[in-house]
Amino acid sequence: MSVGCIGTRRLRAGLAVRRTSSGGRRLGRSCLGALAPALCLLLVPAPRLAAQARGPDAEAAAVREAFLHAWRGYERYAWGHDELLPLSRGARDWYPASFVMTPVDAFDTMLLMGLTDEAARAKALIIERLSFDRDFPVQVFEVTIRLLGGLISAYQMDGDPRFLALARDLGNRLLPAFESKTGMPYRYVNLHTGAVSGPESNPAEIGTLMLELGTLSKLTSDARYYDAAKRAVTSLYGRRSRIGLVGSEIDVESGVWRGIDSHVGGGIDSYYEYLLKSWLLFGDQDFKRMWDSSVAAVNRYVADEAPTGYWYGYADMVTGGRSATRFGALEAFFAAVLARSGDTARAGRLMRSIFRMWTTFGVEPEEWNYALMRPISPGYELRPEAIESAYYLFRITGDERYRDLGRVMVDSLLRYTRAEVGFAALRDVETKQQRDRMESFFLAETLKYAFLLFAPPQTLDFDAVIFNTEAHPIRRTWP
Ligand code: DMJ
Repeated sequence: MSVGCIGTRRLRAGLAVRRTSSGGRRLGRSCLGALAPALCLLLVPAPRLAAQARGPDAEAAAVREAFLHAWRGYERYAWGHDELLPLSRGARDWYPASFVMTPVDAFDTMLLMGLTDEAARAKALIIERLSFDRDFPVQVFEVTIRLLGGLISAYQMDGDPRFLALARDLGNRLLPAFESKTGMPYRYVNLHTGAVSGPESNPAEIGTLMLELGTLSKLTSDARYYDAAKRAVTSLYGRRSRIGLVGSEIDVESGVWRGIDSHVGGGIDSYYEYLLKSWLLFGDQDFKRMWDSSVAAVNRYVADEAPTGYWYGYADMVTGGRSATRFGALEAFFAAVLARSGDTARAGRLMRSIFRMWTTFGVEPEEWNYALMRPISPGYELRPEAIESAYYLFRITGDERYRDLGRVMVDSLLRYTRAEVGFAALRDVETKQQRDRMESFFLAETLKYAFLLFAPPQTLDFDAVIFNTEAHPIRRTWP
């Protein structure tokens, strides 16, 4: 498929516009300011930035250097903690004790980048300090995607059985969360006592456990994890509306919906991702059926053919009526999922809208009103989804223009978020004022997808892995 349809003369005009620019922000602004939006959209895949003149190897090296800059900040100021605070040069833990979240999340990225010394230090820290026997409640979803996912990919890539032992211990401690009347998990579980809390949950937190727990079952020959996660998804799917949509909040005890907005953003997003990927990873046809019917409903009611582009907004899960023209950084993952499902046509159209959202200010905002083309929530949390989608589209279609989009986004993101120590989220994408936060997913996902976009394809066999929602590559090593 092709990103845009445009003649060479116009293409050259597009090149000229951009070559006079010095940066991502000016790129976006000059493009949108000087040209009608529709023409601009057609031009975006065309530019070759100065960075590209250096070639993909140099680009990959630049991302690797950025990763090292982030990691060195962590090593120096946050060693043993969950996260680096880049501006205050401090550390942050999610809970009363650290789960060394950044090293666990970043470990497989280090292996892919060939950072063997850093990986060895991270591994030693994980093996020495990581313990799940903790007497406080943790968020089942976050701990699963970041820690369980990280430990599973660490085990598969490194081979050390201690990673699997840690994963199994965590899996056992998470199981009590599924003991609700509906089989859908509570949001929190105390890892020591098994006490549960948080009955008000959402599709993402209920339905994004399958790849990690399912793989744990396959690797340990213990079906309990797979069965618990599958029962949760099936129970949730069974509560979809008559038109096939899920809402934004549900009570896991009563099974009653508490929020009826349907969308593909935070709180729902990775539920869809895992329907597709659970089928691809496990070959379980039940997931294929659930994916097929769900994506059909989403494409019918949530997708929006707006004058400003092709988007996925908000719809009422009961009536299918449009409830908001809202899209954002989290929703941007959907182009990757559509592409992985084989729907590169919709994925490509959505990618163009995502790129437009990104280039309006040089970095994407957290939430965006696509009817007004204005931010609703102006921050940038160092999120990966837009770059993830460019990477998927590039790998799946082989169309260089998707790598061009990715290049523009990576280039501006590294420029505006780099701090003296590590990288910092942005408080506002218009002012580019930085915020004292560097989430572990920046090293697990954002820099991994950015690196893989430019690295030689043999760095990771894209077709042989399924990335969990935290970009931990999982391989099917079982029959
Ligand atoms: C990550 O933890 C995961 O990608 C999750 O699915 C969504 N939020 C962040 C990244 O934005």
